[in-house]
Amino acid sequence: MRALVLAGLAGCFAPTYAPGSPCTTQAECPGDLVCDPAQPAGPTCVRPDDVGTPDGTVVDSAPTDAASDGPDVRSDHDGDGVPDELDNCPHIGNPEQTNEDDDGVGDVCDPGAGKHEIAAFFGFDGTDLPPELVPDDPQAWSVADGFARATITTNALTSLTYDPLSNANVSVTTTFTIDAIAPPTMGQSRNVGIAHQHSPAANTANACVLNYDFNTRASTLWILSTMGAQTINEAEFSDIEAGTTYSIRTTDATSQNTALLECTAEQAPTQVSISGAKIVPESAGNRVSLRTRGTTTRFDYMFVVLGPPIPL
Ligand SMILES: [Ca+2]
Ligand SMILES: [Ca+2]
Ligand SMILES: [Ca+2]
Repeated sequence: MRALVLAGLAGCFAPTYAPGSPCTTQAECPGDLVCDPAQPAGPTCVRPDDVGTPDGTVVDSAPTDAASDGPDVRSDHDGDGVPDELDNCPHIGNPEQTNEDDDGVGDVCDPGAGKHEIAAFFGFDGTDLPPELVPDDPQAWSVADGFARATITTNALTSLTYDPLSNANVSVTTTFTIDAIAPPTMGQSRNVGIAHQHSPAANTANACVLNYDFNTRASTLWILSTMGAQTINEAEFSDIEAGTTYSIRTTDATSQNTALLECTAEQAPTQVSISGAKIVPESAGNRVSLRTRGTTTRFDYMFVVLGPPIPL
């Protein structure tokens, strides 16, 4: 349910004396509204039940609505006290919200120099996929317990795709846990990660994945490319050493577009965190996906940032 464009949020705080309005003194807040300096967006007229809730745990569901509708849980995915929709880095605890370059994306998850914008944060609350995320196989995807789960017990590849904007640079980060790996089929490897789907018509993609090889019984982090081919071309992968950023430049034989993908990964005992940035925009679109081949995997979130390229 959580996909908030922060740029749009700013429009909620029009200078009218209503809940949600900015204020400098109590006199500016009519009725029983309170000028609360502790609100995440700065001093704001709020109803009494919303005072002092920068912890983001229990507040009125909409501080700008006409009447109090009682306390509701506001999601704070990283537990840093700043609600997801106001957090400049909603998946990493950063209560100080530092943002040195003042570009809207907090220092701890800013992908690089230049002005960035949080396009979306999907934290997978509730039981439905966010409408902005489109599964290629709806039967394979479910939402529960704060995760989007892909259940694949065959060799199939499935993806959950977000298409934020055409011709924009985009960075994607996710964290996931693999619960089960399907038995081997024709020696195919299994992998989980994120993909920039370069040409949907040709089913080609660049991907940052954790790959499990049935031959070596080893799981490694890969940058994977299917550019110009209908199937995974393992000759084009690069091993990713955890904590290091790698890039791959490919040209789609179908569209003749060149794409550049950077991948960084961290591998904890049970969880893998992967970030990837498509840093050459092209006309084929801007689709980015969570994806898996042949695993049952829980994805913790999908975080999407738009903005300038990461310097190489
Ligand atoms: Ca938070
Ligand atoms: Ca945060
Ligand atoms: Ca920043």
